[in-house]
Amino acid sequence: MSKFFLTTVAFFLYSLPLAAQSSPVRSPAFEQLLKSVEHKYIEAANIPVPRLAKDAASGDVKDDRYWVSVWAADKYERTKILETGVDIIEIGDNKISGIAHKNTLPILSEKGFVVEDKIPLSSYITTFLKDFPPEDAAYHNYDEMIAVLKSLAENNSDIASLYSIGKTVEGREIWNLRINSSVKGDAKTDKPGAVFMGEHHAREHLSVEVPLLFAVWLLENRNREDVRNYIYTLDIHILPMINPDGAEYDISTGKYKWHRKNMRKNPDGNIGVDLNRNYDFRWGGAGASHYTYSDTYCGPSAFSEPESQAVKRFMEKHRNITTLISYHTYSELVLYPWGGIYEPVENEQDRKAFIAMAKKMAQLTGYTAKQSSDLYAATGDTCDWAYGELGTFAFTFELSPKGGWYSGGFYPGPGVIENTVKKNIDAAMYLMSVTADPHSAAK
Ligand code: 0X9
Ligand code: ZN
Repeated sequence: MSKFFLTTVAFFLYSLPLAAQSSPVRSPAFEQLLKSVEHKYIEAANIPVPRLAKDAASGDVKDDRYWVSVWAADKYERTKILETGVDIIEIGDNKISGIAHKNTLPILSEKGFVVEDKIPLSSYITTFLKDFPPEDAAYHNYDEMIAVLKSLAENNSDIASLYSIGKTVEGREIWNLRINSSVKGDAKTDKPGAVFMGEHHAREHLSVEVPLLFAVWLLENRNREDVRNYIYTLDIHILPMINPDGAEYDISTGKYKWHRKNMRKNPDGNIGVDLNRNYDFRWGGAGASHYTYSDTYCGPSAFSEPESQAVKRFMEKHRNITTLISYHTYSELVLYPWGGIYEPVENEQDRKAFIAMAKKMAQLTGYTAKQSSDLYAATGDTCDWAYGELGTFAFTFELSPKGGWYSGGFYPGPGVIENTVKKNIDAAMYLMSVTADPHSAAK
């Protein structure tokens, strides 16, 4: 997206009189940004490329994975399917759809699961030229995200700072835009903290846009009474891209690769560890795969990956953090722990607070609130670890679309950005309203 967006923002900022430039109010840029998204969307409508249709030209893409549909009666069967190495993506009444490596297919049959349908993923990988395909240029790649974060930090240097919480397996920095009126960078504070992070999973590009544009919106509206109150009383952390290596890889050839994991080169040559199975909480148990070729490979050990280690270090240092959202796509859900076991959170006060917060945020977004393991049990995710180890009220959001295939699945196009961002701003603002006292949510 950068050229249009950055030119617009730069033009806007530099066309202001000097006195106004030192003023913190820059609200039009958010709307301009959304307008640019809309503009790109209209442009995109004229590009005659089928979004997820079979594309003969891309038959040369080497990918050993299949899009499969498998009969599954309930969450227990779904967990078992997950453990064969299938990455479950859509859940219907009696079956699931998801991604399975070719080695997973015989395991599914051995375990007695019926594969109703399988289509080579390579036949669904659309062909484009470079970077995000032109019709998705509104999405931010890594450099474009950094440019936005930098400009936010520079233009709001009294209350915002940008620093890296660590490097990825390929050496990219994992950036955190911190909004705090008292401290900068990695310094500690006693103010209650809220964290918004995106893109644990590479192909879930919309999960970058939500925290990134939330940061833009917050700083442009910094003088609104409620926003100002949060900025001055809370410690706000926005980390839009936890897995930049994977995100860049997914768009690197101009053909979406449907990549999920990080870019760890496993000893057997298979690429990637699923960062949302790599956290050290019931690690490697239910719903995690130990096959390196699987999309849900949990890694050789808990916190084996620099990306999850960076999040661990960051969270452990800032024990003032009480609330967290980890954005993912897709299905339109607000998920709360536990995810690794079917039992509910044991502590009654916490459980009630989790449910109350999830319901409220579901109402604000139009999403559905659920305990994570109602989908399937999966161990080693961010939120179970954050709550289980640190007591953080941590939620997984599955953003749009709701249904998958015909709405574009992981690649729903720029048309969903504006609406998704706007309703998620409401949910994020609500979360900040209870960050000082999360239990108050249930009162
Ligand atoms: O499976 C995941 O990591 C998340 N879904 S996604 O399609 N974005 O990959 C859901 C995590 C929810 N947590 C558990 N069920 N444990
Ligand atoms: Zn995800």
